[in-house]
Amino acid sequence: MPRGKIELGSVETLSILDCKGTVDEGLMPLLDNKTLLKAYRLMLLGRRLDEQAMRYQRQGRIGTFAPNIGQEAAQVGAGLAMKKEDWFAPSFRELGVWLARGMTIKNYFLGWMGIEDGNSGLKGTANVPVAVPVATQCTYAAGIAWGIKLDKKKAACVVFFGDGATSEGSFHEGINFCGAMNLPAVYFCQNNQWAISTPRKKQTKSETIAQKAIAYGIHGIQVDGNDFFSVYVASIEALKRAYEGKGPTLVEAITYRRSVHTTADDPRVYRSEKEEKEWDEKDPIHRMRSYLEKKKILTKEDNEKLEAVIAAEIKAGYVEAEAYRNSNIDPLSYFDYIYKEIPPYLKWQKEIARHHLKGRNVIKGATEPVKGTGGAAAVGQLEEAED
Ligand SMILES: Cc1ncc(C[n+]2csc(CCOP(=O)(O)OP(=O)(O)O)c2C)c(N)n1
Ligand SMILES: [Mg+2]
Repeated sequence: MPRGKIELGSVETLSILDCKGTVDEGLMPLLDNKTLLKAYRLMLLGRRLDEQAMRYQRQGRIGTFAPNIGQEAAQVGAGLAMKKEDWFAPSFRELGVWLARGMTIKNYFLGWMGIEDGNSGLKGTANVPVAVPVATQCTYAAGIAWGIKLDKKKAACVVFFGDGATSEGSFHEGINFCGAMNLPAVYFCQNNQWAISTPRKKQTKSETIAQKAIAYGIHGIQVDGNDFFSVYVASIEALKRAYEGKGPTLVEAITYRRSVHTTADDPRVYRSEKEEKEWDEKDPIHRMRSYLEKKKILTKEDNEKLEAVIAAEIKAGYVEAEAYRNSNIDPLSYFDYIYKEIPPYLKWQKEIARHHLKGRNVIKGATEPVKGTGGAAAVGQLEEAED
């Protein structure tokens, strides 16, 4: 066999809105002014919500969380392209998608307060809870997409993950399965250039993440992830492909995590101010606002009013969440959300916890360990051991 070459194809790229707020009219999606303003409002709400959450976290009012600052266009662009019936399989940095899918500010804060009830609104929806173990959502998203295909539904599963997640086995297993089975899935990578302190370049020798689509025999596209329009168009096209039985798409949205990885991180120790400044100029919200102002869809006064409305909404949402937490908190409820039926070993741990909390008068009206759960015996053993 002579030497030859196997032509493996290519990936698309897409950019519509530049940093000055000018668009390529030929590539623009058809969106009315109401939808454009909705997109901008969601992006601005996400930004201000993260900024305020950062203050609350520093004051000890909420726990550690992962801000989305700089990634609003990638998230809102994909979120608004999705239909209610499309499944949403998130990681932990998709605030804009959650907002586009109707999550309340109260539930957002409850989530970061560690109150599971923040997820109560998910019942009966096509939204899966946050996945913190990196890339694990990429495999169960494949299962969801398979289910959609078996049920012959006109829907897709959109799974979100970061650049770092593409080094995990779960990403490769999930996307390969979807390709092999021709499933209605969209693998949406928010390439924000960093996985905590590991830069994108150390993640893979591939020049792009989008090109990994070629290896899996599926469609791949790299978009300007700080441009709402590019993300929206690429997501709509990927979803259409999925609905039409044409299989999965890998979307790589090029963006930047402008803030900390989580509130427990300090990026100054691993990246330069120069790099951060370069990305300030590509900020997705400034670009969208410039476009809307140029087109006279939004005035400076409208924007000021919007900022005031959003600030009030955030404050009210936080007050609601705090009141809920203060009137409902039961630390033992943490045990109730891991399995549908609590297995014996967790019942056992729950009773031990109940016993300790009772001793510290943490739970009002706490009762003796419930008989028959294994807890009573366990507490008995513990008491013996302590004696
Ligand atoms: C399996 C696993 N390994 C390590 C971690 C710790 N961890 C949390 S986020 C993260 C980096 C993820 O980077 P990326 O996928 O780029 O997402 P980003 O945080 O940038 O949104 C790591 C290593 C984890 N949560 N799960
Ligand atoms: Mg990342």
